[in-house]
Formats: sequence, C-alpha cells, structure tokens
Amino acid sequence: MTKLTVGGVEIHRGFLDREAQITLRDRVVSLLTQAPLIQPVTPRGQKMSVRMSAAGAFGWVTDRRGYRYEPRHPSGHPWPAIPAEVLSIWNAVSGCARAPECCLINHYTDTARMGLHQDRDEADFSCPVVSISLGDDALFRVGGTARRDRTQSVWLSSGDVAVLGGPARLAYHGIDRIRPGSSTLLPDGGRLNLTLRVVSAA
Ligand code: MD3
Ligand code: FE
Repeated sequence: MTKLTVGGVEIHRGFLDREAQITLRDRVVSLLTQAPLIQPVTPRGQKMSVRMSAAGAFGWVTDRRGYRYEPRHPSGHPWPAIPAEVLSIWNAVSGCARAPECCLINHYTDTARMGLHQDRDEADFSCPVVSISLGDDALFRVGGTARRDRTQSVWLSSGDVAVLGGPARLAYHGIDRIRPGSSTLLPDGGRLNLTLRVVSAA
C-alpha cells in the first residue's frame, strides 16, 4: 500500500488486496440485484453515461425534477444497507465521527465518463467523501473550488481508496475515461466506484 496526495485528494493505492476486492465485488453485485443500476437523466434531459444505484439511508438521484438525495430507489423500495466491509473502510480512512448515510454506486462501461462537477447536494461538508474503485482503471481529474482552476489527473485502479476532505471536499472533479480491459475483477468488465457520504445536517 502506498499513499499519495493529488490536488488535496489523499489516495491509498492498493488499500484493498485482491481477496478484499473479490469480497467487496460480490457484496456489491448482490446489492445490485436488490437495487438495480439506473441510467439517470439530468434535469435538462441528458442521459448520463454512468449508471447508478446506492445503499444506505439515502441515495443520490437525478431526473427531470432535479438532483437530490432520496430515501428510496426509484422502484419505491428503501435502499439496501451499506455492507459492513464498506463501513470498515470508512472507519479506517475517513477520520469522521459520523457514519456515512449514502454509499453511491457508479458503474462505468468502456465509454462512460463523468464531467467535471462539484458534490454539493450534502448538508454537511465537514466530513470527507470516501471513494473506492473496483474493476478497470479510470483517469480521475481534480481541480480547485472554481471550475476554471487548474486540474491534475491521476489514474485510479481497482482496490484504490481516495479521501476527499478539507479544502478538496468542494473541489471540481470528474472521470475522463476508463481503460477497458485493464482489470479482470468484474465479470463483464467496466468499473464500479463506491462513494461514501454524510448527507444530512450535523
Ligand atoms: C473530489 N464519482 O459520484 S470518485 C461522484 O469515480 C463522483 O465515480 C467519481 O465524482 C467516480 O460524484 C469520482 C472520487 C471523488 C468523489 C467525490 C469527490 C472525488 C471527489 C468530492 C469532492 C472532491
Ligand atoms: Fe463527484
């Protein structure tokens, strides 16, 4: 395991060994049978290329009505619980006394990407966002708190855990591209990213 900092983002490279990645993959695959991935639509009517689901008290959703956290999957069922393995990663790296209330699950196919954005739909920015990468490598870009600030790029690989806290909590960030076929973890390829968030006011 090595630790590096890029644009205020702390990256724990190889935080999860292969066995831990397999356990986590299996948990997430089973969770996605309860709360299937959805291809979200932005309020302006654009389909996102990333498919999403969630676990925990809240999931982040977007549709023509806007961006928000919701206590239920669009199916009407509550989101499944956040797996214990995921909570223990949060406890190990977040430095936050509160428990995460959302584990957002993003799925990237070979051509999916996520444009530069800030995560600011949460009511408490004092806790970090923790990101867990599984599957294919992704080119992650992070800038400052203004869209025009200079950005830095770094590849995230399966088993890497990133902590976005302090000033980086409100940094612009995105995923420029996936490196298809770079991991054998996911049976159908692609990439899964889990982000753990505290959503409600302190
Ligand atoms: C930096 N996800 O779900 S995770 C997202 O890999 C999101 O799926 C990307 O951006 C992904 O909102 C990037 C890394 C990440 C997550 C949240 C951040 C970086 C962040 C919040 C603030 C700054
Ligand atoms: Fe984000």
